[in-house]
Amino acid sequence: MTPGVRCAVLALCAIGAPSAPAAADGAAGCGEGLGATVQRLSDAHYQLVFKTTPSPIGVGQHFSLDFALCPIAAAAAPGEVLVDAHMPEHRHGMNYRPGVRSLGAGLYRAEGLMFHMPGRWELVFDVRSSDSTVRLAQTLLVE
Ligand SMILES: [Cu+2]
Repeated sequence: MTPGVRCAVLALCAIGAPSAPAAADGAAGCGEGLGATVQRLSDAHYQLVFKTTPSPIGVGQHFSLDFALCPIAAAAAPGEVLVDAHMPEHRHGMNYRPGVRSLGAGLYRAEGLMFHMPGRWELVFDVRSSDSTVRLAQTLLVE
């Protein structure tokens, strides 16, 4: 189950949550170092595990994201990862452009995010590999 997960590419959305045993792919133990209070999302290509600091996110407060990105089965190793967020009902994004840096070993940190309004935000991760971009998204309710 991956509640709240949506993706922009229909072909990816058509594939359900992976039901294969976790040990069968490289995503087993993904994000183990991030602790227990994480959120997980995945599609056919990647599993992504993230946590926010602070948690929960406050309106008008800068927050950071620590996340692990784990290719599933034969998915390409991720290149660049971009993080952004927007409010689908209001058709606007953030007022800040977050920076993402790789910490190595499939771990990343995004800093400089801020949700300036309460409501429903969609957090978007664009994972670029040599031949494609995969979008993973998570809806967050901020109050
Ligand atoms: Cu808004």
